[in-house]
Amino acid sequence: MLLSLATVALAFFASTASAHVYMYGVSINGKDQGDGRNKTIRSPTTNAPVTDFQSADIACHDLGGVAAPNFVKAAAGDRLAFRWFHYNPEDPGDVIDASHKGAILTYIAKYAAASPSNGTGPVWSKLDEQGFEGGEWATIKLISNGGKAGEVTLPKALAPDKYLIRQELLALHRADGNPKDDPTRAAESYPSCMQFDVSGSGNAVPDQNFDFNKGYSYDGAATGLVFNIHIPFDKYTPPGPKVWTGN
Ligand SMILES: *[C@@H]1O[C@H](CO)[C@@H](O)[C@H](O)[C@H]1NC(C)=O
Ligand SMILES: *[C@@H]1O[C@H](CO)[C@@H](O)[C@H](O)[C@H]1NC(C)=O
Ligand SMILES: [Cu+2]
Repeated sequence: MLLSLATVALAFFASTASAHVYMYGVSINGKDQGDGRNKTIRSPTTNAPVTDFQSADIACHDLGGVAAPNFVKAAAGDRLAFRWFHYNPEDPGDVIDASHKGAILTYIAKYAAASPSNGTGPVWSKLDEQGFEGGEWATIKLISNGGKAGEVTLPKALAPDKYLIRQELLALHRADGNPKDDPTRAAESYPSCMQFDVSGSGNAVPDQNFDFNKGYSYDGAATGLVFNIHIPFDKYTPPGPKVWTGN
């Protein structure tokens, strides 16, 4: 009896621990653009994390190679706020399990370079990073804000074109080691890609040529990927290149 209760408890914890997150949509300059799932977002089949950074799924999750039918229209200089949810997108309290402390990182690739491929290869530049600032993790601020992530500004100089914008929640609750040494330890990435048609008069082309399969690596320092959030620390440095400002 005790054993079976323990088993039930374990199963319960296992299922809440697999309580993850989906992207729902975006607001532009504060204006909600509605449900983007499978319309402008290359929505994945699952809200489970990607932990194998050698997999193509680290770019745009498991359906990242399937183009969505539409594009969100935005202008260079606009402010984007992506919204995320756990199971019920109507419930602003159902965002992501509070254990999932971590960063929110945003990247951009030219649509022509990233599609019809799935965002693999050296095509990405980093637009924004929100880590541990003002004494709190970005994903905890996301929960307090009903699932709406902090705003990301498209550089004013960004050249008009079609782009894929990839926002990633990078949960660090079990990132105090790496899966090569211990399969129970890993940073959990929840990437999602939305298609944008950007207008403007700039001519800056994102050119960092970042490749997730190479840049998110457990070889070497593994900056931003191996990190213990459960002990006191001074600062957190996210993975990936420096933010690209368009200047
Ligand atoms: C999006 O499409 C995929 C593939 O057909 C499907 O698995 C997923 O459930 C869809 N998501 C939504 C929110 O409709
Ligand atoms: C992504 O594209 C690569 C190269 O074409 C391919 O090997 C891989 O299976 C694709 N993965 C997904 C998730 O579509
Ligand atoms: Cu989870």
